[in-house]
Amino acid sequence: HGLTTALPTALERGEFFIEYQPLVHLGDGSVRGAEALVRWLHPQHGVLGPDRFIPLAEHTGLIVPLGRWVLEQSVRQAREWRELHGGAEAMGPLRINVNLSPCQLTHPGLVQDTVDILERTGIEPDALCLEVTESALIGADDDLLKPLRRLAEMGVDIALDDFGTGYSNLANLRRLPVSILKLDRSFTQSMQQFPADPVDLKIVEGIVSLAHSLDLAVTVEGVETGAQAEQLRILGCDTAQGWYYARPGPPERLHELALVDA
Ligand code: G
Ligand code: G
Ligand code: MN
Ligand code: NA
Repeated sequence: HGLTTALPTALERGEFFIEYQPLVHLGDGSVRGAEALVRWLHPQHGVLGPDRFIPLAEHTGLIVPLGRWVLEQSVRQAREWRELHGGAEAMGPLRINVNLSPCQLTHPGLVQDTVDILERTGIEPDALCLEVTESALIGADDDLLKPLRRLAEMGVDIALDDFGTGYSNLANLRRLPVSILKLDRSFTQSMQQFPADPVDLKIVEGIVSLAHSLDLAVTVEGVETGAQAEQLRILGCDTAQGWYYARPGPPERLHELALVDA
């Protein structure tokens, strides 16, 4: 497969880049941070999304150095935003969300690599949120959770990504060192009508209430309309992400969006 053989050199050649999608506070609409989303500018095929190469990177092991590169770039970017936004203290410093593959979770260097990157960059651990999918943590034993627990103790936030798709045992949430639930896009899609289906409203209401009672914040993904944003806000969701606010884009774009509402 052509992409597989090109993948290892792509990192050396600097063919990866990162787009950032804003995370917006549902209560006041202010930009609070962004999720880092990696892309590959392939010399022949153009821009490839993560779905095209993350599985290959996981299969070949390149995901570890690639994930480390994404983390370092993203954290440096967050520091740059913080410097640019020195005066905008009312909304708090911008935070950065970075996706972790299950392969990175089981890699023994995860905690030390993260500590090194934070120290080199000179940014506080609480500026960083690592996103782990719900499916990666289903049935997770203590060995798998240990590095996440150490990161959480340092002040790094852990978010459970795509929440609600993976059948996790809700009681299991108590064991996990997570502080944020990212509700899967399917819940947002069910809010397309106004008012939404009463059963869908009850389900989201129940998840939000459970999350808040466990001291977890709720982020919603895939918000495409104002009606969705409004219903999710009324249901008590904390933060939102989606095309309604902005598509993933270059770092300058996030800076502009954050300045506008500062
Ligand atoms: O918007 P986009 O098509 O870029 O995102 C598709 C999926 O790719 C997302 O669900 C996200 O979790 C995953 N993804 C994006 N960037 C990264 C990354 O740096 N590392 C990992 N492991 N997954 C990523
Ligand atoms: O980590 P995760 O799989 O959740 O990454 C988010 C994915 O969702 C990315 O592929 C991103 O491009 C995509 N996305 C972001 N906002 C929207 C949206 O409003 N609608 C839809 N359909 N997809 C979105
Ligand atoms: Mn994510
Ligand atoms: Na997601």
